[in-house]
Amino acid sequence: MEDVKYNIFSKDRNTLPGLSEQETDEIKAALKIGDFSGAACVVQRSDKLFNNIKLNIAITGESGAGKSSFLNAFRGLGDEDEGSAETGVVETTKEPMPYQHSKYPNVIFWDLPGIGTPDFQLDTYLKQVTFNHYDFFIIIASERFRAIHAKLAKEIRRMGKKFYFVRSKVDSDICNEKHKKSFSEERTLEKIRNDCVNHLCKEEMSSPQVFLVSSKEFQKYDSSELQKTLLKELESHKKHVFLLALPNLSKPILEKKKKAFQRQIWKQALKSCAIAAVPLPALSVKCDVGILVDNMREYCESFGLDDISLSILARQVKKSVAELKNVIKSPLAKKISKEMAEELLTEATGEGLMVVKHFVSMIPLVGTIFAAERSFTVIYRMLNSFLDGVAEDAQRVLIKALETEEKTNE
Ligand SMILES: Nc1nc2c(ncn2[C@@H]2O[C@H](COP(=O)(O)OP(=O)(O)O)[C@@H](O)[C@H]2O)c(=O)[nH]1
Ligand SMILES: [Mg+2]
Repeated sequence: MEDVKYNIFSKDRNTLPGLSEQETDEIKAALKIGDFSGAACVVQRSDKLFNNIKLNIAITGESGAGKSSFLNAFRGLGDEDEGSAETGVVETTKEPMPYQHSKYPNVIFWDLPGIGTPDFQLDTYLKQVTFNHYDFFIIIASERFRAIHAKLAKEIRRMGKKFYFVRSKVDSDICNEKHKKSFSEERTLEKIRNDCVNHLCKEEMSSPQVFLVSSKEFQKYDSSELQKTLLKELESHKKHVFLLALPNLSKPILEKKKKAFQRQIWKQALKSCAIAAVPLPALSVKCDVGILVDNMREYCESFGLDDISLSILARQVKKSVAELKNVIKSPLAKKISKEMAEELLTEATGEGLMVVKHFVSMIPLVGTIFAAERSFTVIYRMLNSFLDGVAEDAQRVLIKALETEEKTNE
């Protein structure tokens, strides 16, 4: 499995978006003889493999540093939400604790035991927590960065794994400094950053990256920079899984998510029109509407357009759910039904053959064969415009969520 090279992000001319070279060849061969269902089976098989990709993220640091709070924030959960890790408790666990992402259970955050306790000394720590199991490590430190953090980083690197430094609770630092006459948020943050970097450099760590984060105000400071960096450094297939699971707190993440979904639409459209498709005579289209509903729900959930995500976001930014819902035009995840999907398909039949522009990148490989298949083009167009709507809604929700109160006080 691991040696299959997916191309979700790169614009490799030799592979279809989201497929390996071998899968692309199989599809090309099937399409050459007009075998749409054969091509769809390749996609289905590939999707099954894809759904088994796991991403294991280790969160480590000293007890009380904010590990549990950070992993809750990263999973888009508040500390009190169902399924969240307990925070503010004295750590008693001696085992790494797994926390699945609520919508993407293959993304697993591991809350590791605190470093530096009598049970866990640095030289044996990584072995005790089975370091090999994780894709990368996030080291969390609050207040002062200490030698133990840098030593841990060095050890992780020696074991051939990647690590990222997070300096947590910066909202508290800002709050503590605010009363000073000479206060400047920028300077305070810079001072913290330099302190961390200096400590790391002392352990001969070259150009270390440090991210200043607050789990209480996760939309602020460096959390979106951290997410961008993690994404950039993951292998292509894991990157896709990780991206979809990220919280919707910054515009660049929303844009990347939309692109990632867009590049998958042709696969979903092909499966829907070629496997277990049922004729919809009024539209002269055959289609498996269930596949469409599943995809539409996934877009909504990944973009946070569901009741649970909205209520968590509302709480985080201290706004009402109604205020956020007001800017949403698409249906929420739970409301999506087969009838609704069919209605949208009807709308999509009326738009001519402009759809070709969307999958223009596939033409060099498979020619215009898809464009000639009416069911495919209608489904493709429908999913695309639904995704556009959802992504626009997510942008509006984000803008609303981050709006400062000044406006309401005019
Ligand atoms: N102000 C502030 N407090 C935090 C932040 N992260 C964690 N805390 C608090 O720090 C304490 C320890 O956090 P916890 O996540 O349980 O740390 P852990 O022992 O490393 O898992 C709790 O009381 C949290 O509420 C943060 O970003 N800002
Ligand atoms: Mg904890």
